[in-house]
Amino acid sequence: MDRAAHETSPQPVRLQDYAPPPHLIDSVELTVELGDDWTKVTAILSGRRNPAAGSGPAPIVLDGQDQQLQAVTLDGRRLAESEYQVGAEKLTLPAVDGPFELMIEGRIRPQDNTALEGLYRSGGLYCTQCEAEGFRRITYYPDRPDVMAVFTVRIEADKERFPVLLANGNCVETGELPFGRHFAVWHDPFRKPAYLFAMVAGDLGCVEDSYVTRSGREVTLRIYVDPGNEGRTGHAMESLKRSMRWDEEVYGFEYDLDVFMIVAVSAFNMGAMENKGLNIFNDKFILADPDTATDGDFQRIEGIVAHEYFHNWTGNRITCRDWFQLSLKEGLTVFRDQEFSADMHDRGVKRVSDVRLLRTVQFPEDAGPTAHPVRPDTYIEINNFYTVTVYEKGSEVVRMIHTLLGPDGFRKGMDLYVERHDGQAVTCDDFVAAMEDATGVDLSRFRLWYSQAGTPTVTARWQHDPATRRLDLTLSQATPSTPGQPTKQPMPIPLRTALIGRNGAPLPLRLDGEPDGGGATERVLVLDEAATTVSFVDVPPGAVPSLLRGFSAPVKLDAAWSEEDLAFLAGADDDPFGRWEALQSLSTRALLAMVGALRAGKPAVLDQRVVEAFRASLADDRLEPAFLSELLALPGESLLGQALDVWHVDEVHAARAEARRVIGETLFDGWSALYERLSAAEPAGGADLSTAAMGRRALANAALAYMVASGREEGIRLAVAQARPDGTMTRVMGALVALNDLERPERDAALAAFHDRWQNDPLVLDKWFALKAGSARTDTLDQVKGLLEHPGFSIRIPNRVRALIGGFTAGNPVRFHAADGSGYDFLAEQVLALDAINPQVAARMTQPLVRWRKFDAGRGKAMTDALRRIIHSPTLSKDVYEIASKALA
Ligand code: B3K
Ligand code: ZN
Repeated sequence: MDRAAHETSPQPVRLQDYAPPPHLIDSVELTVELGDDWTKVTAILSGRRNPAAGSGPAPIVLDGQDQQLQAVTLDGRRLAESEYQVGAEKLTLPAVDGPFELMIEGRIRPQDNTALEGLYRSGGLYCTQCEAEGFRRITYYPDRPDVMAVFTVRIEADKERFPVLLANGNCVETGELPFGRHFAVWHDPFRKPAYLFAMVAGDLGCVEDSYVTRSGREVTLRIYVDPGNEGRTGHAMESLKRSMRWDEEVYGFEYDLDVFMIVAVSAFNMGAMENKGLNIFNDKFILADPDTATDGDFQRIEGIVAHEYFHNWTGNRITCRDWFQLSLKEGLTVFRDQEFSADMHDRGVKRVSDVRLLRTVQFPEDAGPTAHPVRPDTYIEINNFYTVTVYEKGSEVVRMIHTLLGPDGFRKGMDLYVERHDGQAVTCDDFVAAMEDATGVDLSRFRLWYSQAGTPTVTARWQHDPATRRLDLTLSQATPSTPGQPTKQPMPIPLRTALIGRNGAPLPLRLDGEPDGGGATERVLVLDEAATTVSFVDVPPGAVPSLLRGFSAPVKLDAAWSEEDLAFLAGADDDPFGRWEALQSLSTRALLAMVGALRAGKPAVLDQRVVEAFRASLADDRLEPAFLSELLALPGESLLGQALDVWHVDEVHAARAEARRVIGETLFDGWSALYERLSAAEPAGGADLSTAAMGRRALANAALAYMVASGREEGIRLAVAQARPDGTMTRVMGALVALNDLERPERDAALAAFHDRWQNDPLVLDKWFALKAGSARTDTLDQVKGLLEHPGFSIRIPNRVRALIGGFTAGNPVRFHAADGSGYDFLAEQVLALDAINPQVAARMTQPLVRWRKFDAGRGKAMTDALRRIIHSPTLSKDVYEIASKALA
């Protein structure tokens, strides 16, 4: 491994070293006095020795970072400086045995906090982000999730500039103070870990609504935004109410405080945060109206509002014992939000888009140098573990439990989990144990899904004997080694399976040895060994297996389908995922063949069967528009790259562009008729946010993009018309995306008009930055460099960074991976600049360099050179160090 410039490399934390906290804190009284130079923080902690952590006196050790300690008072006696030690990130106090009361007085400077962790100031607003370890930047505290306390918080600030003062729970007192200041006191009756602490102070507009729970309690709902943005909160508020209803109906979970608040802030490291009763959101995931937000934005807002709300039970009332258990709350809550969205909209479409995300981002992570289990066993910086593995694969693991137990069994498991653990900080094992104990299903081997990293490959081969009418299906599994885990054990893999008859209908299934299959046309086969064969009987000739239906396990499937089988399933599978998957597989094979041809210096010709399958789908008027738009999307460049041993970026890009051209050109009349029909159905204003209307718009945009890809002038003419900035955002963005790669003056004019219309709206300007950064045009990197100077860009605002820098490095493979290494040099420079400001975001931005082994030798070398340049920085954060050192290991 490369040696870092660090004198001593940051040390990992290990799950096996977990020990219960020596002291517990029962209550916290926090006073935060916000001032222009300093913010004074006083914490009174009532604690005691933890009976689960031995007996006898033990020193009190608190975490703390970036603060000036002023005084420590223990049981009413102010301690002399000689009585405690202030380390780099620890405060060690005298040993105590019984109950104690500790007062810590300190000062912090939120205005200098650019890491956006702890208490920070962004513009005229103070807000907090404490997960995972931000509370220690506010005051010294045992900052770990298994210390749960009741918090009372008093905030004092200048009244004119900070009229709104918020914290968790209920507001119990407000009042005036001398010198134009005021205060508010908030009390949260629920015990919580410090990571769920939140406070906000600023001049905010508020939109209020209410919700009556199913037991008849009225809850006040408030969304706080920058003044002027109140009109863009309606969708978030409706989403919140739908989430509250759904959680009552599906899980019996009712909200538990009198007020639920959301605050939208513009400088935020991630999407949102589930702080008890006071969710804090990236404003991108709250603010929306049809002029400024796309249908995709509306759906993401709904999903994230739901996700954070659902954490109230899965995360807040029952939290994690330690950060290795992160998926306990995240995997489960993602599963819950995915199911909510599936219930609100189209289940098949939702599944397809979730699987696409998993495959595009999580599978590569699981196959690369930062691969880790759903429950990691070691980390250097926990913020690096808020990953697609912990979240999305974690959700797939919960989904498999749901599949194995059935919906009723799963619900019984959830009920038992809550009955046992409400108010506690627990582990993934506790969750699985509740699922087992509620149903009697043995999940002991299933636990491997939490501890083994890597994506298993399931191989499926079958043989049909027309004489005996038996179909033997042989299944086997193998999981590649991952860092630290050279060998893997077989895991139980649930495979939802059907057989589709030649007439296109699923067949009733009967397994060999069964007297009667009960007429069911689908079975969950559990592959729990390295290999097994199952035999179906009474199978007529020509039946085609439909496997891994609904993507019932997060695996790669290598099934012996012929191209004809895939074309058949693409038209006939009754499972929406299966149907989509068949066309994806057929297209992937065709595209990879084109890449092979280009590599061999031959022309790339698209397999006609793909065009015919597209033609048949286009003509199938039983399909919902939203689903059809998914069906007609070719696999993305990064999926194709992953399917190759070496991701030949230029050939992959060229092959895909050519396939789009051919599909656009050959089916032009079909696209055009579809576009006309769907555009005519669009009501003026585009405010119809029903699932059906969003589906129609998605399909119209897909048709438009194919028409543009065809190269025909008519397509460009239609897209230019649709791009006019007075349209609704879904349509405008659909047109701009379709035009974005063209070397044509119309494309520049359309983007310029969009910029002029929206340059003062930061969230819409981000779309423009991302379009500029995502263009496949050869001048894109120069454009991106120039835009770093754009008045609307700021390296301090994560949304700007993600739009412009991330839009290029993560959203534009063909330009980022330019053979001359210019993209990598650019990223190394940006990572180093960012790291000095915001290590958490800098570590995220480093990701596109991590999978350098996937590229040819020249690119691989340029990528590792860039990583070395990063790791040799003498001031590197442990966040970036962890990613870069693992990448180079
Ligand atoms: N729990 C937060 C994520 C916190 C990230 C800290 N680096 C949002 C969520 O998953 O709901
Ligand atoms: Zn979450």
